[in-house]
Amino acid sequence: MPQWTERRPAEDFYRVLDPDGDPVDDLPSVADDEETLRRMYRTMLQTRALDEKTLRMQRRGEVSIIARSTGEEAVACGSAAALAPGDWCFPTYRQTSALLYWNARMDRAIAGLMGAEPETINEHLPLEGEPEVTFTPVYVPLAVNVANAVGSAMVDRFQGDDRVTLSYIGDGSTSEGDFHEALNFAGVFEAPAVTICQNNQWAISVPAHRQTAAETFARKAEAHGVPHERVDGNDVLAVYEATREAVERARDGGGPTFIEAVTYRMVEHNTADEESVYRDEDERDYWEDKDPVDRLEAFLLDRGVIDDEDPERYREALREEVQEAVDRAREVPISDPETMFDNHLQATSWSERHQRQELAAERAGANPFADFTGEGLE
Ligand SMILES: Cc1ncc(C[n+]2csc(CCOP(=O)(O)OP(=O)(O)O)c2C)c(N)n1
Ligand SMILES: [Mg+2]
Repeated sequence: MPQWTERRPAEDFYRVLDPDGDPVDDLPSVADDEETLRRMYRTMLQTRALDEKTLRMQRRGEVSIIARSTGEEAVACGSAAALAPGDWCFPTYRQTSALLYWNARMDRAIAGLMGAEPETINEHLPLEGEPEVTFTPVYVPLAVNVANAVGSAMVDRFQGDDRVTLSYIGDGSTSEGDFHEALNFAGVFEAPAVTICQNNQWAISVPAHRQTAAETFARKAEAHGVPHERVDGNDVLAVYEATREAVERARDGGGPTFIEAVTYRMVEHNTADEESVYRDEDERDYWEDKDPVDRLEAFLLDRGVIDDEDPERYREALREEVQEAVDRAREVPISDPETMFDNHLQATSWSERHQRQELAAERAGANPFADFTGEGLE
């Protein structure tokens, strides 16, 4: 098997800031927009603070499973920041920073992780006002969000709305048929849809090079006639600028774009995974000093957009904000497990009816496996 050092992703991508935060290309106009820069910086720190807190809650058994985006925050944050109010976003579980950039409520998200039903969350932590960007629920079925996003984008096109729809896909998920159908459709019908491939080098334990024989993930769009680009995903300015151009083109009727953002999953796939079994230290060392938060922080300090005290001040304020959100989430009653079979599907399948019966039997003190009769199930 070739060594990891021979498998490093090529750095032939669009990059504005090097890992030390020094410009290596012309600065895009966002570099002068101090408000957006601070908001992106804050969002990435907030994402990390939330991930750290929910990890501790998971370890105590307070939440069941979480997927962190540590080291990947710039991809979703920088791309979502290029949207405008009224646009749509179809995220997966790896884009917490997109949600937080557009002020998604942490208390509601944490209550969901703790096992509260959406109806209960709405009752106890009601939304005030409409979000500026419309987010669908976080998708776990891989690539389905891209197909749905392209369909949604076509609806806007038919209705003459100038909204843009952004969706995300992991490196591994680009092997799914749904992804290709979605991109093909978007190309043929010029859907106003931007798709970001968050290439974090791994799909659970499967490395990116076992996922495709193509030179890059961006090249997958070539076959579908969709313009594509490859950016340094740990450089939030490059991600922002590439997405801004793509969003502008889509809004002006120029059709879809596919952007591969090259990043790295610094942590486990999710809390059900143990990454040290299949990854080398060597690899982690390579990515360690490419941290997207450190890179933007160095740039902002150098330009005087934040001062020397700000990094600690932001971190401290965000830790408190996260803790307050956790305190509010803890007030939401946890839903009865049986309600998980309600509300989500119009008609439940045989296996769901079976599971529901098993759960009821277990709660009544029976051994659901030994005592299951199947009686009453059709
Ligand atoms: C259709 C489908 N198949 C399989 C899975 C199980 N699964 C969940 S995450 C994952 C790996 C995804 O890897 P990648 O697309 O690279 O995204 P990442 O988790 O790295 O962000 C798999 C196989 C799923 N959720 N949906
Ligand atoms: Mg991946």
